Amino acid sequence: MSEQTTSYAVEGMTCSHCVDAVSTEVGSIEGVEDVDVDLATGRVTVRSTRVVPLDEVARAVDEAGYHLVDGTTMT
Ligand SMILES: [Cu+2]
Repeated sequence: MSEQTTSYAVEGMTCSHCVDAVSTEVGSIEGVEDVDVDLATGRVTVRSTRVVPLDEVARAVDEAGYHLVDGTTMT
């Protein structure tokens, strides 16, 4: 299986604590190898060993206390 890299737009992150929370929750999704969060732009880049369904990412971001911008995947 090939590796996937997908970027998402997340609203509401304001500091490094927010970055840590999102990284931890998204990083716990099955198949996710690495999460990179850019605080300035809200861009969250996820490297994974499978195609991660958008709703799983949205749920993880919600659990962290933030919001995935609807339907947005950035390339
Ligand atoms: Cu914060």
